[in-house]
Formats: sequence, structure tokens, C-alpha cells
Amino acid sequence: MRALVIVDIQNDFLLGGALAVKEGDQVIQVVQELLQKKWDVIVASKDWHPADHGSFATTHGKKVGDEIELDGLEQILWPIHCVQNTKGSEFAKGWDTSKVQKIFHKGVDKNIDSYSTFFDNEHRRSTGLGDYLLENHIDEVFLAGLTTDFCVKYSALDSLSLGFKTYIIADACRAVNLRGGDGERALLELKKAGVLIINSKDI
Ligand code: VGL
Ligand code: ZN
Repeated sequence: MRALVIVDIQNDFLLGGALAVKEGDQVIQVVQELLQKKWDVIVASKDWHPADHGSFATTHGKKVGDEIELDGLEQILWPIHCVQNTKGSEFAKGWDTSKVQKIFHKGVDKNIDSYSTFFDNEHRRSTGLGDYLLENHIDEVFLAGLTTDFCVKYSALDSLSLGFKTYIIADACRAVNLRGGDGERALLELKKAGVLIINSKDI
């Protein structure tokens, strides 16, 4: 049984958004096409931060890109993005969100970030996605969305660790690329870890 997990296709990660990802808009059409294929479960995540989240540079009077220690964990500081119930955290337009059976929210705890759609960055808390997939007898997880080098990457690693056969649909993802090549490096690292890297035409 196969699940499509659509990661963080939200306004703030797209053109004009607070944390716009280069070519991010290009994944929307690919995801819309993926939605027409046969899936047993379709779920999506939303990055869903309180306005004073600890991953925001402004929360600490620091600069975007600085690194701090947040509640004992290394944290890269981001611009304010995906604040709960704002335009920036809404799903982007252009894909059929009515096909999404359940939405999982992440990054809700001010004191810890959550790149993965399954757990926060220290695995203190689960979003419930793993249990939901198991309840639905899913054994294969296909990931699409934003971003290849953060939220898709960490979701893929957690998916593997939970025992799911895990695929990344590379053309349905884009990277932040804080440093050039981060997206490509993430895919190589994931491949080594056992994630299968495919393209939408392979499905
Ligand atoms: C993400 C940075 C901060 C992502 C979320 O969705 O990849 N990146 N918050
Ligand atoms: Zn975030």
C-alpha cells in the first residue's frame, strides 16, 4: 500500500513568500499530476509556527542564517515564515488540496524546530503521521514538496527509520540551497541511506 506525502507546499516557500525557494512554484504542476495517479493514502504537512517561534531570527534579535543553540539543539535561524493562520502558511494555489485526507502540522512548539513531517528535530514528539500510515497499512512512502535539503530530507530519513520503503520524487521537490549544491548533496546522502530517488514519470 502506497502513500503520497506532500511536504509544505505553502505560500511562504514560494515566489513572493517569506522563505521563497528557487523554482519552488515548479513543483505544483508536478504534484497536481501525481495526484491523478493511484494512491492508497494522500496526506500533506504544513510548517505551522507560532509567531514567536525559536527558529525565527527576530525572536532572538539575530540575523537570518545565524546559528544558535535552541533548547540544547543547534538551530539555523530563518526569516519569520509559516505563522499559524496567516496567508503565508496557507497551501499554495494550483494543486487539488481536496485530495488530501489528513494534514499534519509541524514546528508548533516554540522551543524546537521540526523539519521532518514525522517528528521534531530531537524526536521529542511525533506528529502522528507514522501511526496514521501504519493504521492504513502503508508500507511504501513517496515524498514530494519543499524542501529537498530540509523538510523532505528529514522526513525521508524518519520514514526509513520507521521501516517504510521510502521514495523521493525528485522532480516534485526543490531545495533551499543555503549553500549551492545542498539539494544535490541531500539526494546523494539519502540515496546512501537507502532512500530510492525517482522521478514522477517513473510512477
Ligand atoms: C523548512 C526551513 C524552515 C522546510 C521549514 O519546509 O524545508 N525549511 N522551516
Ligand atoms: Zn519552518
